[in-house]
Amino acid sequence: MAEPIKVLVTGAAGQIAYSLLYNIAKGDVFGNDQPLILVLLDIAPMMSVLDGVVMEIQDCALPLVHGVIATDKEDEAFKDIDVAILVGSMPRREGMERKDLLQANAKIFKTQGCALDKFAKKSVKVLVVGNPANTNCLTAIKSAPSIPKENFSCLTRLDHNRAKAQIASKLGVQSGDVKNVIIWGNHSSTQYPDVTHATVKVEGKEMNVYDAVADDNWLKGDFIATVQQRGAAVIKARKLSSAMSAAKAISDHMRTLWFGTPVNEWVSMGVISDGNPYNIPNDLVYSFPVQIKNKTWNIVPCLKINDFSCEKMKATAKELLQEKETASEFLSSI
Ligand code: NAX
Repeated sequence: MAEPIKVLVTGAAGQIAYSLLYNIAKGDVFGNDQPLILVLLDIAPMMSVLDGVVMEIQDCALPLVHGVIATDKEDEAFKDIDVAILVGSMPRREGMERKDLLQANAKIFKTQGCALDKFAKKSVKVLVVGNPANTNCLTAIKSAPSIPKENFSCLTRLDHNRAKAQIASKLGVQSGDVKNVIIWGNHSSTQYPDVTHATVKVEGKEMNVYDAVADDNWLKGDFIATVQQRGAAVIKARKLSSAMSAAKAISDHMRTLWFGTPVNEWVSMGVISDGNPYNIPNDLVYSFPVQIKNKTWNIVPCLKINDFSCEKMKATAKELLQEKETASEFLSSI
């Protein structure tokens, strides 16, 4: 059997982690022959809740779990980790402004970036989930200069999955029949869910989504708005943000990073932009279509971008530039 890998989940006493930890522990993410040491970080007041989570992990009696470390100390949590899934943060409640969320969380991701820099393996793969995920990811990158910035990504797979599900439901097919949707930009309501290059299998025949749906007004209107607003709709209904679907998306994201994308397929992921190949400003964590091989992502090149898409891609980049400015002003003032 392989050596165990050390997987850190922050916010481990929270609602996303409660679903996520089971997915990881039973082998759905890193494979059913990969032993794990689970490292669970939360804040001091949550330690008794975390004790309960540890008891439940033990009671699952899962053979891949070779150890569980629960702590509120970052030096212990980040020590020699192979993977960091940074969920812990203040979640957005109904009516909360994004700017308030940004300031509340920027500090956490600066501290945890520093802890990554100091204590983690240099090969660590870091996934940022806590919102605003793109900008928090950028803050963590900047705070961990000794770790390659390509090792960092942020979660837009939930938006990607939501887009697939909306198209499947419109056409009365299964989500697995829909491929190559794209989420461009920010994990926020300015994101651009794009199906220009997506395909769908209808009655055994592979078709372009635009041709299959044959309703441009819906694709350019309600479809985009529904995906953009889905998080808010879940909060309105549940009075809590998405958790089960978020845990599933995190598992999808990490599994794809670990095992790669199928040939001719891509997924959406927030990664650092260097300005290429779609003219997105550099030094932003922006969601792109990526293909993954050997645990390394590459942005899918040469996709034709029409004027409609170009405008939407610019709008979400503009929001990210503003978030970056707000975060860096705030972080330099504390
Ligand atoms: P919960 O409030 O249930 O859990 C968050 C946990 O993080 C709590 O246990 C809290 O004590 C802990 N925490 C706070 N500060 C911490 C710190 N400095 N170190 C370690 N732990 C800390 O929230 P949950 O519903 O689990 O959501 C977690 C985050 O995911 C939120 O920021 C939420 O907005 C974000 N989401 C991001 C998504 C994405 O697609 N990128 C989708 C789902 C979700 O909305």
